Amino acid sequence: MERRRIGIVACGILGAAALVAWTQDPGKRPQDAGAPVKLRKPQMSDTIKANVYADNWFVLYINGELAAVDSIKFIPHNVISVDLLPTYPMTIAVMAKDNADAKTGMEYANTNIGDGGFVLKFGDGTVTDATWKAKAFSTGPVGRDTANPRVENTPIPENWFAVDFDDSSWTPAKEYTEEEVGPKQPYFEHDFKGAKFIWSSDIALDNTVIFRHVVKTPPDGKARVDYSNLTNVVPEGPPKRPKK
Ligand SMILES: [Ca+2]
Ligand SMILES: [Ca+2]
Repeated sequence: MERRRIGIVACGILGAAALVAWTQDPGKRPQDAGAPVKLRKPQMSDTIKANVYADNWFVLYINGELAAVDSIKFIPHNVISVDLLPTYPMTIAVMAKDNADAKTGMEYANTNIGDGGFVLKFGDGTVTDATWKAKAFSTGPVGRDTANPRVENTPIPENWFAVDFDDSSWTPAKEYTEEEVGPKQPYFEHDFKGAKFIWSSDIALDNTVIFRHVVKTPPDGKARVDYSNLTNVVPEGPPKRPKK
């Protein structure tokens, strides 16, 4: 009897301690609080806007999950704007492609060497710049030889977008000016202030480039709740009535 009561009290203290620890530092959620953790439901005000512009196409992963795909493969040049519910650290992985024929690396019926360019800004202040890493996976026409155009490909690792992917050997992205990239009108209609255009070291010949970047804490310094484990907590508020 006495042992059981001690057990219950111990569980209660442990649960309360874990809950207090979590309240003080929401990033460190207790493994087993003994009771369901209550968490305010996230609102749209908890989200951040992501603006992304790629010449010509991109796919964006955040913390290993698909977050956005450019809905237009080639032209017109468009901005993709989506809402994100951010958690930190935030691993961003982007595959960007310049429009290029798979065999020649050229565009417009093999008459032109096109160039790339990528820029991104999140509402938390995250921007593209030379602190990002970049690696080219398809290059052409090799040596700018348009008479006998040839493409060199590097196999793309299956887990290139994973949080634990090892990019330690990758080099920094290169920044390009607006003049060099020549973005089209939609770029100027969205907020990219402070963001830099990036690509690999060769914006003309490198046609498939992967970028990776880790945002350790919100650049704007704003404290945000970590909702990454939302499916395992009980939201505050009255329980939902069962659907009939
Ligand atoms: Ca190109
Ligand atoms: Ca292009």
